Amino acid sequence: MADQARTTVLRRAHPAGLLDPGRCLVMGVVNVTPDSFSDGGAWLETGAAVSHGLQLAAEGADIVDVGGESTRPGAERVEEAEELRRVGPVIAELARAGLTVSVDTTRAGVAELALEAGARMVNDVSGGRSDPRLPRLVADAGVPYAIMHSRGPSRDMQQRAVYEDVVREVRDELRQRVDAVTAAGVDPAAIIVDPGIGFAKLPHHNWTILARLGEISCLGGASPFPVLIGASRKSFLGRLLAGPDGEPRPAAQRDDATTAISALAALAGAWCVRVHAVAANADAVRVAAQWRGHEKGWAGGKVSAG
Ligand code: PMM
Repeated sequence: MADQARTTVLRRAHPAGLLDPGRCLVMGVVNVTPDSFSDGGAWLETGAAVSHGLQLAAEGADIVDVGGESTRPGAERVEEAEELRRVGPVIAELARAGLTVSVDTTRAGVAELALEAGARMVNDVSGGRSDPRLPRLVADAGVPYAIMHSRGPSRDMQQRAVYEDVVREVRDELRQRVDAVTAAGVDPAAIIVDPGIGFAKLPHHNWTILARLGEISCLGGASPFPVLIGASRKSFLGRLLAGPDGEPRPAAQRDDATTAISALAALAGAWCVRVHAVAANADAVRVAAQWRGHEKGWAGGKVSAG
């Protein structure tokens, strides 16, 4: 089974509609929120958020993902008007500067204005469950659509982190979301799947999923979907790196571990990693691309002599 999973994941998939550099992409996070778990409040003001997005692009982000609503466990929802007020001007400026911008939202109203402002991709942590109008909007716009696995709103999602076989259940639940959004008109070639690291998952669930990405990417079918991984600074890394007193490592000191995950996920065939600190991760995915390119029997990707 392990060999089979590795063979499957080696076929790195890429969604229609975005440039393919032949390696795992890096998505830089711009949280225009007061309460995100690792950088809440740092980029709440429009000018600061725009500068941060430009900085992430300069450091090597292929995509910048702009969100106006925190999804950390226990977070309450914000009003749609407030979410729009936060992300609209930031997306417009970053798109005007030529960046590839993704909007991190579960609402059709926010996605619609974001696409009008120049966003070129929708990242929906509810996988189309939160707002049924969102898949239809994405279908009409014809943009790439990341659908993430979760089990309901952030407020109480950790209570639903109960699995007998986490890989099978996440894969089957993602498959249902893929079927639902394609029934709403989304082109399967535009779909990116995300197992939702930290969303209704305990630490051992996250590690099992990461170690078996190949099984997630195929969703039980023959062809792989592009896989997006958002592990950056998440609490399972803090738990892994706890000090001798058992205190989890703080979020701001989890970037090296995040980079290690990015290298391994890219090696396993992930399409993109979503990270807060871009520079080291941009290096990591390039290292992984060379590694993959030199693996015996693998014929795709770009390999340099260097
Ligand atoms: N995680 C967060 C927010 N958006 N989107 C996707 N597709 N995958 C994720 O894992 C994900 C996400 C929460 O992290 P943040 O507060 O650092 O943005």
